[in-house]
Amino acid sequence: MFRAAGNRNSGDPIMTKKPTILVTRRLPPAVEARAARDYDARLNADDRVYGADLPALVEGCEALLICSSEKMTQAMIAALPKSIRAIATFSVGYEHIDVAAAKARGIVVTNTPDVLTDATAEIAMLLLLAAARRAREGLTLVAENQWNKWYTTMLLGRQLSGKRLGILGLGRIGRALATRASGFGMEIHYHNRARLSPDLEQGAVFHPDPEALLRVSQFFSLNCPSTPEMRHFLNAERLGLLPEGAVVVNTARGDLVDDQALIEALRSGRVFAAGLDVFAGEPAIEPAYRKLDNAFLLPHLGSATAETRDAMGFCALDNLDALFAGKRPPNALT
Ligand code: 8YV
Repeated sequence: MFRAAGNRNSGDPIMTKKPTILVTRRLPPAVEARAARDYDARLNADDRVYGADLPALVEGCEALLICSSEKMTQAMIAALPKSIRAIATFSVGYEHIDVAAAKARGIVVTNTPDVLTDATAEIAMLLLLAAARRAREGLTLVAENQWNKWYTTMLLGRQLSGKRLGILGLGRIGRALATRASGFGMEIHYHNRARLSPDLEQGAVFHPDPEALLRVSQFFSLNCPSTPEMRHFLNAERLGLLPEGAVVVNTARGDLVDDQALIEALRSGRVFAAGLDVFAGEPAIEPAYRKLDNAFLLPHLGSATAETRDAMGFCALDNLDALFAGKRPPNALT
């Protein structure tokens, strides 16, 4: 751990001054305990989501530890006190931060890659299975005590084994999903801006453009970051390229999908089912999804395991520790 030392030559006792940080949301107890031990940490016991009051709350701080609930726009970054040296986000995604604006102010931005890869890939598998095997309808049948007869054609779903899974974005999470889906007997196809080396591809079939990938994807998973160019990537036209009765899953970001187009495709049966963990404007989701039996919906649980949430918090603190020790944080984005 870093410690700001006093002047050793002056005969002063060694003074330690912990940097002051604002932690914007409640974090797992072990993470808050470490933050409180190593920093003069302003914690948020009520877990109130800060807004325009953030710059005032962060007065006198040297860093912020935020979540994706805090929108660090150019205006927000401009309003931060000059003392702010770093913004560490408790997330791998950083589309909620204007990284260029932070960089221009000399603020280091860090994220938490790797530690949530497995947990998010597990949720993607859960969505693939639940959507394809009609888990929502099955749950409702049992929960509402309507299951009074078994018959051979009851809730027939789509089998994963032997099917093609198209992954848009074969990065860390995409590859972890590919490994798991291969274990279920799926054939993996992908599109990235550039083809991966064979050791990373692991036999997955590369498609040089996303449309070619969509045409072969009996199952299709979004695993790419959200960028302005990718907003509404999965629109009516592209949904129309998928094979009839495809299954779509999204563990990346809601704004990659044109909700109205997907809802229409689910209504018509053109898309057999969707598994969605992320939504544009979440937690206020497009209400029509709630009425669709073939939409299996989760409240952004991708990284929600005890192990992973601890690891994300520790990763964010590791980044701040490095910065205050005068080193480049391992996950610096600026
Ligand atoms: C996080 C996520 O839990 O890390 C990300 O990018 O999407 C989530 O899994 C969430 O963003 C918390 O800040």
